[in-house]
Amino acid sequence: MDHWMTEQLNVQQMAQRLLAADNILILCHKNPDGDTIGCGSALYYALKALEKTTAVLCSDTVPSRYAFTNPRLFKGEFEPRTVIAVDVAGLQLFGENNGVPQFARHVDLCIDHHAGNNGYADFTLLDAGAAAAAELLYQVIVEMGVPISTHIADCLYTGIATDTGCFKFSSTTANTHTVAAKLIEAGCHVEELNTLLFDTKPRARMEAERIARNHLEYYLDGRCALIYLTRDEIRQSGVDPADLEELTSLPISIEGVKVGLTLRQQPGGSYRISVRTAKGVDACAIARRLGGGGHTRAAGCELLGDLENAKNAILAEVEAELDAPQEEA
Ligand SMILES: [Mn+2]
Repeated sequence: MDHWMTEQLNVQQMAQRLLAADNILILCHKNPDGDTIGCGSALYYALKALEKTTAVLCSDTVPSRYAFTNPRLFKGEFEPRTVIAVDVAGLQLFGENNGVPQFARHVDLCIDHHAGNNGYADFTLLDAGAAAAAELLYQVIVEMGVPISTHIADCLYTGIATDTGCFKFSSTTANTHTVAAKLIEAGCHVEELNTLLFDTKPRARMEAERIARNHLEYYLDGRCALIYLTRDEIRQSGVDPADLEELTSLPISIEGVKVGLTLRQQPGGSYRISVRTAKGVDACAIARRLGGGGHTRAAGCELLGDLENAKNAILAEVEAELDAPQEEA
């Protein structure tokens, strides 16, 4: 599975391929986030402005907070001749529902910013230095000669803002802000979008947070903080599990904490563990030893067994990492 052959394209070449294409199916990743949906929608409206036949397909339902991006969802109304994936790092991330697998079998084009993209598409525009796929897509749309409408700007801003935690993550660069500035000039609704994306929580999400905060525990002389939610508590709160992602930033936000852990029990009973670290501590190294992976400051793994076993296993790895000789971060 690691012998994929893809040809790398630059922005101009990707724009040319899209201009030459028609009957274009846009694929997003499963459990869609703001970047993949924002990109899917922005590209849909850009291609529509070029009078092309196109639609977006995703294995899972678009979360309600991104519904405003309002792309046409593919219902089999045309025979796709070009399949393009946006913000999808690997084939396993396409998902199994809505007839996605038959189109994910052969992906022509891919626009992505994940360093681990395994080259499943024939042609790939990859920039691991981009904070969001939307940051790259903006350049492609401009290169295609499509004016950035207010709506396209809203979709692209959503991708950039959500993937950077509203311009806070270390992936945020000068270019990220430059593109955001262009989107603001194009009329995107910065205030409304930030309120929608960052300052509004469903009541069920707040209820889940209340429960998780009650479970806050400190370990390793306060260098590690941990919260958890059991399957029953998640069900009881009524929260959509997709809405629990931001909760993972809570334990690492505490003063003096170097490693923040969030344990969420999955429907099958296993615990999904999110690891967030302060600068200089490698979250991926911790998660990798338990079969997981991710980025330097944000990683995760999944452990079978009960809560105590999961806690003990992850805390042992956290301790080993915190007490390891410090490498340059
Ligand atoms: Mn992304």
